[in-house]
Amino acid sequence: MSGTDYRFEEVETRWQQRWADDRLFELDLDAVPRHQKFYSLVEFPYPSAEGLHVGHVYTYCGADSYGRYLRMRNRKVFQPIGFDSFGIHTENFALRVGERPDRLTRRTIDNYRRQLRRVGAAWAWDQEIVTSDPSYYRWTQWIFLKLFHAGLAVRKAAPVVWCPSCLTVLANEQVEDDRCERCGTPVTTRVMEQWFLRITAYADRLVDGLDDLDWPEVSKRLQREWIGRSAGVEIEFQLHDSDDTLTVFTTRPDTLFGVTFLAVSPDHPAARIVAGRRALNPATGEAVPVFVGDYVVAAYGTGVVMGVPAHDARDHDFAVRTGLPIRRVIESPVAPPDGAWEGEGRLVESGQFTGLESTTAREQIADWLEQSRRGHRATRYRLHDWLISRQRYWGPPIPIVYCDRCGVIPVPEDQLPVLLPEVENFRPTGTGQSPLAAVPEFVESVCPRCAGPARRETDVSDTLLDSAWYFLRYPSTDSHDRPWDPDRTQRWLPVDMYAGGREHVMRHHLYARFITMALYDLGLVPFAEPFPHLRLHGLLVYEGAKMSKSRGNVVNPDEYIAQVGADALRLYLLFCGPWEEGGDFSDASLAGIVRFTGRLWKVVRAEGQSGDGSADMSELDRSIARIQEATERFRFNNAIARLMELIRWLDRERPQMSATQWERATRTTTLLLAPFAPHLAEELWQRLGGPYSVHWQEWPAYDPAALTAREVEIVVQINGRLRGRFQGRHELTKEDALKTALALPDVTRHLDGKVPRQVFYVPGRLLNLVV
Ligand code: ANZ
Ligand code: ZN
Repeated sequence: MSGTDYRFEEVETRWQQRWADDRLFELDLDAVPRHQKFYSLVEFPYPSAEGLHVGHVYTYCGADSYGRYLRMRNRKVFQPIGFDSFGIHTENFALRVGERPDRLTRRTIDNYRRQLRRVGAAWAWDQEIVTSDPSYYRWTQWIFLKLFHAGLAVRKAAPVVWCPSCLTVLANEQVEDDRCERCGTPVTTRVMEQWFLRITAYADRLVDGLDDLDWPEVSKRLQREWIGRSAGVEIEFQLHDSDDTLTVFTTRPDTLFGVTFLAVSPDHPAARIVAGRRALNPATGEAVPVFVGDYVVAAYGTGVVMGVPAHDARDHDFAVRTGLPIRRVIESPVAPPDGAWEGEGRLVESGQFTGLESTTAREQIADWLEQSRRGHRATRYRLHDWLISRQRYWGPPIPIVYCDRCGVIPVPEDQLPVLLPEVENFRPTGTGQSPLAAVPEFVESVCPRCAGPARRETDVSDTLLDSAWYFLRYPSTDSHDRPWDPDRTQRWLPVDMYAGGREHVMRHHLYARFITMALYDLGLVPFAEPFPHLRLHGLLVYEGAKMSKSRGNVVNPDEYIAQVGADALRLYLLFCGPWEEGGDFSDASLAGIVRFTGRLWKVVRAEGQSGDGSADMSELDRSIARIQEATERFRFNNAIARLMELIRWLDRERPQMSATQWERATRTTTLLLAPFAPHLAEELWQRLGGPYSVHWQEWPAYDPAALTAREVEIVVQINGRLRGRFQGRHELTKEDALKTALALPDVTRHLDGKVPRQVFYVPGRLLNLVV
């Protein structure tokens, strides 16, 4: 804030120190009545080399301003922070710099703590968590055991996606365009024995539960699509001259009479034997050829499709390429298209079902298949079980031992944590085994059941399991004999507002919902949905271009804080666009915000008011109402725009204000500023003589009558001719304007009992009734 005497660096660090010394944002968690609690959760960072990135800061500014506003509305806001410090990200970074991940993590976390303080968010530092600390991962292992005993953690051989560069198995969600999400290497597949969490057992509840959540529509849609529930029918096709059958999954049994071939996925076990064979259509008895089709996905449905070229585009392509017949069985209401008609219509050439509407036929054919035992209704999901085994070092060891005599044995709870040994060589081996397999002291163990020799599981679990329950731990970090304290959990959970980025919708949010539902079913937590309210910020771009490391245009929050201070950066991030939609970070507009804070500093501190007291103070009421409403809707940009107007108003009206008016105006302005620019507001508040801390003051109240004070004249026309006028608020809605107009005697008289056919409204000016 050059050009003014406001020294942001000195002011901000001074208040940060004071808040930390006073533990201003730490709570006695047991003393807060449940109706007053507000659990503000933000996504916790994994401590990487670069430090906090601007996406984190963007999230935190939104959540923190919202939380600070609610604190002023008398809520007890609990906003904890911690570190998602296990996982491949951290380990890869350790490999690159050649330092042990445990040592490295300690160092990077210190840097993160410094940065998180510097942002000036109201963290509850006393409840910090570090997922790679044994006091935390002991409970991650405990949750695994609970799931294991409930049959929700299972070991199975499965074709898995393998990253040849990270030398580990990846979850499907970690693959983007057939490449490893972390390093970009094209992935391959392998068959291995792995641990899976049976998230598919919760697929229906995960879909159905979405309806009741206060989440952005887009994230509900993404989760629904990711789970990909689809209701259809499995139909058996008998192979010609054989007892074997092929089962297809279809969502369109109404097209059964149009089948001209079957296609089997190349990875399907039957793919080797079907070449040149024919299968019998259960409806017509007709033999159709069976092919291997590379468009058929092995892991979806049954891995076999019935080819209906007339009504499915991919089948159509395949049939055209292969010279297969195309048989139309559904009439298209429009002229028959060149390709496939995939819509609904009346059935033709479909035996006893001819003439039915396709939607009806779908049910009747399904009934007929079930009655004749040639098929049955089935629901399929795109979602797969969650593969959690990682053949890596930096994660919680999966708490299982293998005994030659007793088999797969879970580690007893009282032997947790299974400590991750400190080793010098943590490099992935490339053999499909974790580096832990090369540590005999770790591997060699005793069977908890028979006390004979046993081998430990050497895989560690996916870091997304660490973060799938961290919000349960925050209020209970001081519980040492259990993962969460039942009373604290009852009091503080579920989370009241979860703020974050969109990249977590398909994985983290889904996994956390699944784990919570499973714990709920086991009677371990008293609620099934962890995040009833969720807000996601939009994308920040820099000078119109997507930020990326390769472009070198990633905004480094540290640098900006050094240049303009945390308050100006916070204000700017919140101002540059609606938080949920994102915005353009531009240095020129940032300079505008810096000028604004400089002006604010000057205006609010101006002294010696002795005007005649004629200023219209209702402007304050309107500002409070607007800023409050905008903040509650996460429209921080509108709130800040209103603050800017308020400062202009203050400056303009100052000469008219009496000393009392001026005091009220400046104090109110400072309170309204507090959620967004916490340091600047604290400093101003002190100088205005307000009691410490501004963040413990009540949000100013407004007079609702003042909101309607600014009335305008609205003209009423009937068929374009002036018939009346009335005074109304500028913001009046069309419905309200119409109601008022219909009550005017002149208007009633001219309408003469007729009901307007059309109503045109120019807000705040004119209402025209057409009869
Ligand atoms: C015959 C048919 C006729 C189909 C028609 C569609 C239209 P969703 O909604 O995504 O579940 N299908 C089934 N298994 C498949 C697999 N493993 N790989 C690729 N495609 C597969 O899609 C279900 C439809 O996708 C199924 O319905 C099947 O094609 C295809 F006029 O069966 B349909
Ligand atoms: Zn044993």
